[in-house]
Amino acid sequence: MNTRFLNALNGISSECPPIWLMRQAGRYLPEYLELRKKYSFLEMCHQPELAAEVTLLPFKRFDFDAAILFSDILILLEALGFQLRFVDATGPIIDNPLSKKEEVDQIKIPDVKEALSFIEKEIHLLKSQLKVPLIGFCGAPFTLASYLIEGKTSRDFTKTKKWMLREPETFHLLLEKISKCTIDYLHLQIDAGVDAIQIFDSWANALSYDQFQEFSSPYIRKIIELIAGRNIPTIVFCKGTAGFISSLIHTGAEAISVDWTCSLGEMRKSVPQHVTLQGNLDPHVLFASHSAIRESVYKILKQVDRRSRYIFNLGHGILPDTPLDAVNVLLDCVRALPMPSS
Ligand code: 1CP
Repeated sequence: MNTRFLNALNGISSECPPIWLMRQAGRYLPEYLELRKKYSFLEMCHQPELAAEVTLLPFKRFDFDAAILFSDILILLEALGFQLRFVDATGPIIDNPLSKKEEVDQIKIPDVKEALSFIEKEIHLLKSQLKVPLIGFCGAPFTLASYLIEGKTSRDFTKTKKWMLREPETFHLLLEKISKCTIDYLHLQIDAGVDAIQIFDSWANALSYDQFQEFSSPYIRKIIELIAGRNIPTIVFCKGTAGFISSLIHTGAEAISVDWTCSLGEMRKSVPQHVTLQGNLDPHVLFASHSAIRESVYKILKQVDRRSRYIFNLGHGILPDTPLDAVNVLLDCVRALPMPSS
């Protein structure tokens, strides 16, 4: 078993940093796009054999130090009784989004072992094949709530924020229900064998500082608190890292995944040494020349102790159409020993 990734989370030094990429099993891979001609995205998520195959696809090309379960943060919303579709070129659509308080009252916490047994099976299949740690994941309650209210990806989150500001009690009830189901879901993933958990708060940057303190971070913190006894390290990713850094530290996560808008060095100065940092290359840099990619990567690596408490990643998911050779350049730079002085 390659332990570089878990070492970085547990504060054990390695010769060079571990590397994996958010969305590494997705749309930039030609093999993935081929499979998508035969199956819809949701079919791939629901069939454990197919989902496991997709998780492993990037490893045929790249020797990443960790795998991430192929699924989606929105799969949990199906278990909560919402009808989810993915429409090409549009993204996720919820056919029955929330529009009134009574609908929040009616949300029932499902038996996740029953509703999401396909995830358990996928993890079992993967654990028997993988030689690197497997990352399980979930969406943060605020990000999931925003999908339930908007019904799709949103630019300004106006419906969500109107609800949050006009009916904060109902909004808190919704966040509580999502959190409860998420905790059960993470226990299921841990029972099945995942080695680490990443929590994605992708739309947190829609919130003001105070709103994040009230409507997002306490729920992330609670989730981490309630799985802490399992001794599985957690990573928290949130768009808008710099503005929210003190509350992200307070969540108790073992690692903070830093978005590409911040200086990793500045983050290292404000985050306690026992917390691992992950990140933070702008995914668009992978469209630049190889020398520009190298320059950006070395710039990042110089801002941290590469051997300790650091995981190389992008500042958000890898983009469709990313050139595959750019990923090889990335792997070579991150593993270069010693690091070039340029
Ligand atoms: O490596 C992987 O691909 C791992 C699996 C994974 C993960 C961790 C997928 C597959 N999605 C996610 C998380 C996810 N899904 C997030 C949080 C991370 C992030 O911010 O990028 C969010 C916000 C979603 C919601 C989502 N899923 C959207 C809307 C937002 C967006 O990024 O555009 C969309 C379009 C999806 C579809 C999706 N999820 C995953 C894949 C490979 C795809 C593309 C489906 C396809 O068209 O084939």
